[in-house]
Amino acid sequence: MIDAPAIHEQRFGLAPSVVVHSPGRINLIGEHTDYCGLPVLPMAIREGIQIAASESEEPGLVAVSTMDHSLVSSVAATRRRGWAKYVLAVLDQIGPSAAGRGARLAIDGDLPATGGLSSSSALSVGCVIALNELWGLALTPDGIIGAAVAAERAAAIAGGAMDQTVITLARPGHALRIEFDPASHRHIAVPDDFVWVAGYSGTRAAKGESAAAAYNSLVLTSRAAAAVLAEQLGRDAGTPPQLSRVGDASPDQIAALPAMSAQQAAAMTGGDRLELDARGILNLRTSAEHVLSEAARVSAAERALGAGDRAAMGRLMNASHASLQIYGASTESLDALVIAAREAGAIGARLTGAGFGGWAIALTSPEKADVVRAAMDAIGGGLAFVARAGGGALWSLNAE
Ligand code: NG1
Repeated sequence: MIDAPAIHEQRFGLAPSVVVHSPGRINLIGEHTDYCGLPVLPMAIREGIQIAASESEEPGLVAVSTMDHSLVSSVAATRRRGWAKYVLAVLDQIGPSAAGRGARLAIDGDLPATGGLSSSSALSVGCVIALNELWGLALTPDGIIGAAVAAERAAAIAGGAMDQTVITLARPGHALRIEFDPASHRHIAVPDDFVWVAGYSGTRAAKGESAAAAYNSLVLTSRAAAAVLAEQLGRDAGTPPQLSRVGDASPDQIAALPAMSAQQAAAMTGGDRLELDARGILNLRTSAEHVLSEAARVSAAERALGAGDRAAMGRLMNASHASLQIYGASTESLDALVIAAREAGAIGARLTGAGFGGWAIALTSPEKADVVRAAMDAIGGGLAFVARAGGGALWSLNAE
């Protein structure tokens, strides 16, 4: 049972004054599009992270998590690894506007931290909300999202803002279509007979660690593709360059995109050191083909949800996974998981989140959900679950 308040009381000897629930998410479709300024369609789930917090007289943060039960302190220069890296990155972001303030955090949860369900963003958003309340920082929802995004970019990868946005703004029973260029969002009702099963591939995707280089290479490649197309179209692709600015490029222009080294790509995009992560030759054509086709699938998926058309949604998910295989985000174990789900009767299945291991989702009828879940479990070792559309982060204050 999740009980961060009890952990807070045990470790720190007093009851918390704020308790935050920050959910995970599955992404229904729109993968590797957010950092290109293009839309996504994620759904918050009920599983998440709970943070119990209190203000402390001592400046800085002391935090404990049921992930490993170690105590992390921002004052005694503790290790920046695993969950602690995100907590300390949040303090780096918002600490300067709360000089001299201190807090104790106890962290618990039921969200697997194996990659793809947004455990890092649930933690980052939850910490921002807890500190915002404790220290009276009056951050707006946009301010909360912005602080969490900046913290995660400093701690891990050059990611987009999909996860922090849906975790902050989701509504129960709905997915969230998010646009980034310019920013906007709308809540999309998820029909009751669309059942989503989430299954684990058996391989962790450590984007704070080993998978960071693979992810950042894809970001750099998309920026270089945007820069080349923008030059041909005679326009500005933005800083950094984004494929959202060149979505009207012709199929011939996209097919003619070159391959180049990470150094060339970085020189062309005004690189923010991403090239240090990138290896080998970057294929600009496969990048633009995936990203621009995936953006079109997001709009089609929104229509399929609105029409209650499960078959159309399933086809879009399958097309998304096939495109992600070419893009370089899938793995053998994710492919096996997706195939097992389809063979068990799923209408569609795809990896969710960044890929490189982690989790996949399948869409099924209510009747087939158990069989699909069992098939996914047989690969991922018993962790599969039916994901239901939950609301965004919530918090409560304990009056003393
Ligand atoms: P996951 O796999 O949940 O870390 C990452 C990025 C998203 C998005 C997806 C791919 C972060 C925090 N998350 O998600 O912004 O780019 O990959 O669609 O950077």
